[in-house]
Amino acid sequence: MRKALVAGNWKMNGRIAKNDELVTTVLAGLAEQALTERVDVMVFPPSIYVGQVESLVRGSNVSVGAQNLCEYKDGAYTGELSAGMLVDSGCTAVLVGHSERRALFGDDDARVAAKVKAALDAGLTPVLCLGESLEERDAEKTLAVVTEQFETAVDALDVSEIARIVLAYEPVWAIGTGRTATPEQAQEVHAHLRGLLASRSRELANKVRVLYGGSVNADNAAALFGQPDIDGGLIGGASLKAKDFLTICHAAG
Ligand code: G2H
Repeated sequence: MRKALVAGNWKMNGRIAKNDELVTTVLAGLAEQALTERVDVMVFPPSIYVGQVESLVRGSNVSVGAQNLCEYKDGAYTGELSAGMLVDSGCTAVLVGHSERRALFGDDDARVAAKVKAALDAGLTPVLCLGESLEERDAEKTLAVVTEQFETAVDALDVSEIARIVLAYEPVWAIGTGRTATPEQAQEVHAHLRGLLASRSRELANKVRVLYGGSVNADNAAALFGQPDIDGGLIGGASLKAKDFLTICHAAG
């Protein structure tokens, strides 16, 4: 049985005082309801705040990740952060291929694959984000698009490496728009991704967690997480509000 996972992607939001208050409140709520016994919880703050958040969650069951990494090792890559640096700062996971990185910062499938590999080599859990645009959904290309994104990202990996990945299905048209995929729409894609994993190994399909992301909130989380192949969520806007994030964690548990 896969343990549910709820991950908060803060995107480019936060300040030291606000982060402190948000994390402290979330930690208190998680402890009060003993939620981390049933749900794994991760937070992905902007990288500059990873150290701050890591020191706040230290000793709890909440883990910290980064929102991006460089595919190269240390060296002359001004402005970038290597996988080794993320590990050194206390990260255990990293988002790879988020649609905002793909659309705004040139993270194509080849670079996403290189970043997944760099993360795995450093011992990080890559949370590999996949999803179709509205035009692709309207053209009934959703399953073909996520298949291509998935296959390119894992092509060079062996089964034991793929087993360490978390997948996050995030339809681009549902991100930050307030428009959410229906539980049935999401389940269809999650089941398809599970099938892609199964075609490599049955054990992989049973083990790898597939999260849903895209305007998940306190009201819709339970219905989404009730689907058999949805193992939790990657939460953007709602992860910035402690009460909503806790409600979402509760819905996953
Ligand atoms: C999708 C999601 C988190 P939001 O990007 O990755 O953000 O919940 O704001 O749509």
